[in-house]
Amino acid sequence: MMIPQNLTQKIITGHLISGESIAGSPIAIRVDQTLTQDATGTMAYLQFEAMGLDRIRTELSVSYVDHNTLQSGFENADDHLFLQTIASRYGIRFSRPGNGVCHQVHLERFGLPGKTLLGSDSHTPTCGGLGMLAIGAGGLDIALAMAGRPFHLVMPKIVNVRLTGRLRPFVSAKDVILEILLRLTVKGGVGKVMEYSGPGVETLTVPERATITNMGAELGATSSLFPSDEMTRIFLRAQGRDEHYLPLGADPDADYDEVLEIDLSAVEPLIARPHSPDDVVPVHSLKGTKVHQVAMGSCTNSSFRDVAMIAAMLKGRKIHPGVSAALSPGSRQVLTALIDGGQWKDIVASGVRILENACGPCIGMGFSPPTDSVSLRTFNRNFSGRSGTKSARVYLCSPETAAAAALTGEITDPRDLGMEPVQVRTPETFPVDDAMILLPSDAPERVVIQRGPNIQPLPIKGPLSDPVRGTVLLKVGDNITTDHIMPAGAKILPLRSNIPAISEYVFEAVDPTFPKRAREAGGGIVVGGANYGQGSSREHAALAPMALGVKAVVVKSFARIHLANLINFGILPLVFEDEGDYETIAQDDTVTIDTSGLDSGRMMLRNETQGTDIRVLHNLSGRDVRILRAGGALAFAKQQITD
Ligand code: MIC
Ligand code: SF4
Repeated sequence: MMIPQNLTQKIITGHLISGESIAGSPIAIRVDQTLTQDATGTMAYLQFEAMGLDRIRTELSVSYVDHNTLQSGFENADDHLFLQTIASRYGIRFSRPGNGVCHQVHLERFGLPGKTLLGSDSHTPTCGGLGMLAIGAGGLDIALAMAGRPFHLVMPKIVNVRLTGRLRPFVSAKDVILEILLRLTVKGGVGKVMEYSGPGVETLTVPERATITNMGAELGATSSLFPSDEMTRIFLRAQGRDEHYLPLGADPDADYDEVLEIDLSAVEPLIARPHSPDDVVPVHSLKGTKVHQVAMGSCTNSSFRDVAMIAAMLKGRKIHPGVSAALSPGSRQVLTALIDGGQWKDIVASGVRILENACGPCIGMGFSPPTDSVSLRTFNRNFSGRSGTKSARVYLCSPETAAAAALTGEITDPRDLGMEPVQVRTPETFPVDDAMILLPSDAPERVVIQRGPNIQPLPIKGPLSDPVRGTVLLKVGDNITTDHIMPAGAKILPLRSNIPAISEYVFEAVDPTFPKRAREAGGGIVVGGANYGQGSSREHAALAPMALGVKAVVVKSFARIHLANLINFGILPLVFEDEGDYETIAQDDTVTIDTSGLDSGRMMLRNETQGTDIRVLHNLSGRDVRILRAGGALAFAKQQITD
């Protein structure tokens, strides 16, 4: 008799290349599709190019431009040209700037139930909304997948999130994921896939499901996944993709590692307070808080449904004079549908500022809030400084709660507006137009890859030294995000293709002297707390410290993608055997790590300054250790590909 499987197990076993699908053990899976965005893509394609292949080996790879679209100098424009030409050369589709945010466009045009997707962006699980196993990773892992190599990960635990009931008026999918963040925290999903089931699932449309799977990234989850059902069929048909529909779900008696019950009827409007997506409280508990700015959009909340809801709430009304409100639609398709449906006119008439179909303010690309202000955003991250204004207080909420604040100038439970419940009618057919998704060249050998001065070569690290010795350059606390390690924003993001230049900003908001001190000391070690490296997939948070000579990071625990990125760039990622030992190390101490125990995963760290010895560990696979020894995944992969 066949053992019943949950949906995650089905997709993983169908793609398994090596390992056993037992939670906690290393596995490798086949990658059907990849996506990149511009801020991580330039590195990914330089790395792919360095592998010396002639063509990608995936079923489909798409390169999006959505992050760096401000173009206040030549840098971003250089990157766009590089991305466009290299895509054409190697068989990759290219979604032009202005076509939309990668996750929204991929959901609309390319996501496929039952397939695997690896993306160089942490919110890649958005496509889990249509039954695809979609995982975020660093650019180098995407480059390897494009080269036909499997993706290596630890088999996650599978959590069954059982949904019952139905959302009430003015409560939406964003409130559901905020409820889960409230219960599980930003560490609650680490090493897990959140698989949704139960009768509540069929009440949610694909874009609503995608809001939930998108923000599963904030739980630290490896991925989030919904079954593919009637709602999926309706969505794919509206996209003119009927033939891509495949019904898929867990077997009736499938086992899960954990279960979480959510009654959708009991969810209320929620809001995450500064500066963490899990600092969640009911909206009404902050009633009356003055709001200066409202930003609507991002890959979490910019579907047709979300923007049409905002339009319905703003229709015939004006934005409060104390509020500056802006909106960035998720895609050109969303924008076109809103124009066709008349909702766009209502938005413009209300006084909302119109931004491009791109990430925009979500990554600090413009629309930074005023000093000491309150900004309400329909986005997924509110880490300190990410908006571009250090002193701003950024809250995360649903489109309904954002629209309510835009009208009243205060944090307002949308149910208190006294409006009639709004029913958004999604078009039966979306205005499909793929003209801004360029197909690769038929004559690739004739394509000239354009490299402006912003495209600098990749720095290379030598093999691991033995022992690893250095100064503790910095000691930080818990939940350090990649936005702390390698900030983004309009000033720094354009330098993503120029590692020597971007390295000057490592840990800028934590300690701006870090790059100078690191260079003067000839590199060193970083010490951190729990969930180190949470947040984005940006490999620059490993690559730039590597370029500054960081040799090891010793912490209480790591976030998944950042841990993989450290390994990929040859930085030794270690954890304290006894978390209490964190207290025994101080900044500026000189330490030596004896790497002779690297294979066993148990090593000694000698603190020469304090005269103490402590145990440090890793839980890495044999392959990870070989990568570290080689000095990073690129050196390692080159050996393998030419084998
Ligand atoms: C983010 O939301 O933090 C980003 C910007 O999309 C990142 C990717 C990057 O830093 O380029 C992510 O989520 O992975
Ligand atoms: Fe873009 Fe923001 Fe989504 Fe990251 S989270 S992909 S910056 S919209």
